Amino acid sequence: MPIALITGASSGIGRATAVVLAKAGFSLILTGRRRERLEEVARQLASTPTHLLVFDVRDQAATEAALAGLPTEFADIDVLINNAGNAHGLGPIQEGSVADWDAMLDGNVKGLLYVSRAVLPGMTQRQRGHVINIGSIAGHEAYPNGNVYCASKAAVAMLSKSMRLDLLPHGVRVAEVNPGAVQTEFAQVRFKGDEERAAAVYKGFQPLTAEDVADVIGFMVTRPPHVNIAEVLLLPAAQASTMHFRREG
Ligand code: NDP
Ligand code: 8X3
Repeated sequence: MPIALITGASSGIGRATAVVLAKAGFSLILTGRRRERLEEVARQLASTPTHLLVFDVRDQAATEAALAGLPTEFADIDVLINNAGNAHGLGPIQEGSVADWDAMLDGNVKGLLYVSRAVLPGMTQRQRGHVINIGSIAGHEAYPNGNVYCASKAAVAMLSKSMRLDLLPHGVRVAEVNPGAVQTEFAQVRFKGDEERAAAVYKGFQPLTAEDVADVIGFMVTRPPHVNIAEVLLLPAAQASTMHFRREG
């Protein structure tokens, strides 16, 4: 059975991807900070061999230790889905919260690097592997008040291109999936639990679901070994840019 590691599998896109990859026949390593949520996902995937790792991707030592301690049957990771991440806050740069900036840069950028650093040597040694980085439309187009979140995802875009170059000699495919608006816990986290503000993000149009994104990831990782769908921009039909939505009502 091929093995996939999904970071941020306790919610949203990561969780939906776990369901899709389980159906596609993968064994799964699921990571996140909320153990109970990961256990809930594992229960849902009862017939799939699943290994849970609880750590914060911002903590390099914890990340390295968790991945170094994988049981043998989960050690040879075929597919890495670098999905863990969030936006924290939305406001003009001159009023930005340094704690929010740190959370985004440490989680979305350095966390992705820490996990990749722990997983990639095994892939290069085996001369095979597939990495999917979850970027965002926000990494390719800035929007007012998006500043540091956009910058963190722009870093993911450039890292994806760089990783593809560095890993080319080692037979490891690298791809980036850039979703537009997806209704998950993303907006609740961004607005620190303010449900009304979170709901307003998706008002008047049909956003993507986490399952829509997971289906695309599932398609990408089940292509034959000579195929790499290197970049995907996946939008709701009612979205044309970070700023343009067709809203009704
Ligand atoms: P959710 O908030 O639903 O899920 C985020 C996941 O990331 C959770 O499982 C969370 O787990 C995990 N996570 C966040 N921070 C950390 C951390 N420091 N350490 C470990 N795990 C962490 O949001 P989405 O599913 O929407 O987000 C998934 C990815 O998709 C993110 O990278 C996001 O930037 C990207 N994205 C989202 C879009 C959207 O509109 N929703 C659009 C474009 C991209 P836990 O809290 O248990 O640690
Ligand atoms: C999430 C999409 O436009 O809310 O990455 O930043 S957006």
